[in-house]
Amino acid sequence: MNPSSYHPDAFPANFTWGVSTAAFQIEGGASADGKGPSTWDTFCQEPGRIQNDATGKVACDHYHRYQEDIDIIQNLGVGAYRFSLSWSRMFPEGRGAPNQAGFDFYDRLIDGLLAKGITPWVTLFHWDTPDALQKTFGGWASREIADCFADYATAVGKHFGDRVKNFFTTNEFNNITDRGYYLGQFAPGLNCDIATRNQTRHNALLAHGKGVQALRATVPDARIGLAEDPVSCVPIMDTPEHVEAARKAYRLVNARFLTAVLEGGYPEEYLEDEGANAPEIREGDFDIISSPIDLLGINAYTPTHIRAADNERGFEQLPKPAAYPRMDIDWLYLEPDILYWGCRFLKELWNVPELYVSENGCPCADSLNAQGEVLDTDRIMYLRHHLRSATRAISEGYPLKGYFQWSLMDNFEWANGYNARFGLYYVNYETLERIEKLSAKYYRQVIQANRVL
Ligand code: PNW
Repeated sequence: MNPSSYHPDAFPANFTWGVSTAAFQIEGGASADGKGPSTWDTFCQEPGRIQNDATGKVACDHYHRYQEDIDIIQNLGVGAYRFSLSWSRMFPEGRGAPNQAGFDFYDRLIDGLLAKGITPWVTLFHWDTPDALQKTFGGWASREIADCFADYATAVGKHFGDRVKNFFTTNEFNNITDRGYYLGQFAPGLNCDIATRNQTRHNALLAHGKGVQALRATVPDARIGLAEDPVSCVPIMDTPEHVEAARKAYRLVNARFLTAVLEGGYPEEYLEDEGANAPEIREGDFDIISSPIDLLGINAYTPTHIRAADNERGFEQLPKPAAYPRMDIDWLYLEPDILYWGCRFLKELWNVPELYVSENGCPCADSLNAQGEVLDTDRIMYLRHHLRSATRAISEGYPLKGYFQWSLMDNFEWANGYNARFGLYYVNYETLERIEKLSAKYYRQVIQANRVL
């Protein structure tokens, strides 16, 4: 950076600015043009699973309104758009015969983005498992899922690889495996035993690794990573003993997923903790799982505070005090420093080459005022302080290359249905109109100035 133009809140000139969405949360068109059902379509049919029994049948109707959405993405001034593909839109049975209309939809979307100079960042899988694979072999509980995912990744690479160069294989393993198969809060809504849960984790890692290899083989110039939401360990203060404790914690509390991918094995402590419930690991699994990646996406929302402790592992996770500030959902506590510490620990522990914040954002109790505006100063506050934490990471040399805000517009927030609004654009769910919030104006200005405002 030219020292005369140096500003402490500035981003580097080539910084990637983006917004994120996911197929099931925005598309609707749940059975349009030959799409097969996903486990989320099925899960939403079970009464009591989703707040107000909401479904993804229409969602934001992005399937039909994608052109308008491309226009608002362009209007925000972002250079990159992260979205996911619906597997069962392209392979209604999860494998076998493709559905041409599904490929056609993503062709229209991708070509439309490229025509406006917006770079597509594709997530292959954001939780909407083809229901047929769930019914045939139990979805992520079976190793078969990894081969199906590899075939799907090959098809995606072959078809879109001429135009799409940036890929995330999977999004947030925890919400696929633990929440889906053990806690039962997300599709497929099961309460399996711990051994099965651990096996779903392992199968998901394997699918990711095979997905990397499939993309590598079909798109030689691809940049490939995964999007994870590591437990965001933050030291209670920036002193050597607590920082050291938080770094140790980061490695161990993320053992089941990120550590396993980046180290090519489960830490001993994990295997010890899981004992007889540890997953079956076949020879060669970890060569696949640790296939080299070019970048890592971190989805960062909420902190876990750590202090040094005089115990075997050297750290302790602190509970949240009753009045700790949070945003408009029970689990999202405010701690902007998650971005700084995340980047720092990922570099220090595993020397990750390139980092992207693949999601960061918050739900607010947004509403339209008499003038039809949404004055979400709380979301602006959230963004401003997280962005400042990002500039701290960059200024100290951690390889943070881009930031994708979650989310472009309000959408289907999983078990919360339409009751948590994460968007820069407000969605009127009766008319499906998209209305720019104050935070969208803020984000546009930030991108233009390329610094925190
Ligand atoms: C992520 N938690 O999910 C997902 O990638 C998005 O699809 C989702 O809309 C967004 O974050 C906001 O929730 C999460 O309980 C769901 O800590 C739950 C948690 C974290 C992330």
